[in-house]
Amino acid sequence: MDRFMKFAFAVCVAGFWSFQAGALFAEVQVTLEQLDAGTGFTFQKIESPSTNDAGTSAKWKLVDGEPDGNSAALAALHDGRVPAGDDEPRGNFFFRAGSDGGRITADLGKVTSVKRISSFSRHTGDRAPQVFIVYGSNGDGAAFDPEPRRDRKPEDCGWRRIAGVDTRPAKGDTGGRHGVSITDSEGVIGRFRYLLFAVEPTEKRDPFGLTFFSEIDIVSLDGPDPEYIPAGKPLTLVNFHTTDAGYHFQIDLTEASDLKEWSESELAPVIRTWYPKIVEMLSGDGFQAAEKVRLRYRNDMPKGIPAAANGSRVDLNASWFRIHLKDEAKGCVIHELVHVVQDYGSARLTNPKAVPTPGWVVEGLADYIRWFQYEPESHGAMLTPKRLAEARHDASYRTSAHFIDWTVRTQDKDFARKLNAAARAGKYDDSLWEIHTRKRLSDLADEWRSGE
Ligand SMILES: [Ca+2]
Ligand SMILES: [Zn+2]
Repeated sequence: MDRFMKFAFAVCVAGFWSFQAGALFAEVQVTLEQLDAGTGFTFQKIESPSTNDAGTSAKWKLVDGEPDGNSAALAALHDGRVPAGDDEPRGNFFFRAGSDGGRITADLGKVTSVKRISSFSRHTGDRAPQVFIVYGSNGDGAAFDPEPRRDRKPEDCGWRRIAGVDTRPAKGDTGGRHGVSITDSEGVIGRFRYLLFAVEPTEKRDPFGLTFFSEIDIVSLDGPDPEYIPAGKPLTLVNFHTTDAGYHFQIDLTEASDLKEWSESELAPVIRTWYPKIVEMLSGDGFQAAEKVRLRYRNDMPKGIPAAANGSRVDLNASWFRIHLKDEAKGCVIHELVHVVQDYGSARLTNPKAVPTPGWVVEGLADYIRWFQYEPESHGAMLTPKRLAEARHDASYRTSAHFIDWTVRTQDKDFARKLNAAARAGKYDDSLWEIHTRKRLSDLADEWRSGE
């Protein structure tokens, strides 16, 4: 035992000194950048993904962990292609949902002076950031293990730690395109034949914290001049805020510049006026709604989805908006802004016992504010007596909105706010209706259907 302790101590000291000596002469630099607007992978500080780097022709191997069933093949990491949208599983490599990540190696075929290692990822949320450690080896030494699984410390089997990467922002949205560039103040990171990427999840609150890796570049000192993937379109952004400057909004029109005039003259005033109103309607318990809301027109959304909210981001389906500018478009944005203010996803961050709110309550509240507060004159959620008699209170969207409106008008005028407050805390329960109206939910629904 005593001998072992001494041995371990000696190894630590040796490791410490070699690290210090390295830092004196050369320093590995990790540059991070997150793009949360616009198109393409054109960054300010770091070079775009290239199509002819040494990684393109390297032999890549999964040495530990499993790919997700929806992931692209490992080749997506070095095919010189990147996804066009924020949620393209088949355009990215990612480890299995709920797993602990894994390890990937790249064999450059011969010992190579590596000048830069870059990695790129893209997603709407927690699968955008990257958390990994990269190691290099020239493959020498009897101890070298070319495929070290996670139970082996790479440093113990012939690998040198190059850098740790963590692109998770300290605050704000995690989504978008994340770019990483690893270089060295001396111009060369090192001479390696093999690289090892030890990939971790970005979060474990839910199973979906495994990064969507779009491309990894390994640039050698003596390689050809890099050829880059084509640049994105120039940014078209509209920024505005509430008059007291408490809330800031951005509409990204890069993919739909034809909607700029309508967005500025028609949509922006509605958002500026109504976002604070929705916050007020759904206030409670010191809740602070998102102070920055980003809306983005996209051309890559499925046909049947007009818009979608994710945290404080709202994606707008450009082709749907082009058709509905004169009727449903603004109301649709109001509905999504309610989702931003509901913020139900955050309950699980503070309350491990948070229960998910049923979809009919989430959508019913959003449509209640839209149809009965924002645009009551449109009568978009009206029900004929015959339809009402057959309606289900939990049919979601307009029908549930109708039921919530009826409850507010006839039972408790503060009920929508109370319902939201419970849902936001992760404490929705059908008994809420009885607590606030003294009638069981099923009895309330019967009364509502009777049209009285
Ligand atoms: Ca790729
Ligand atoms: Zn919705």
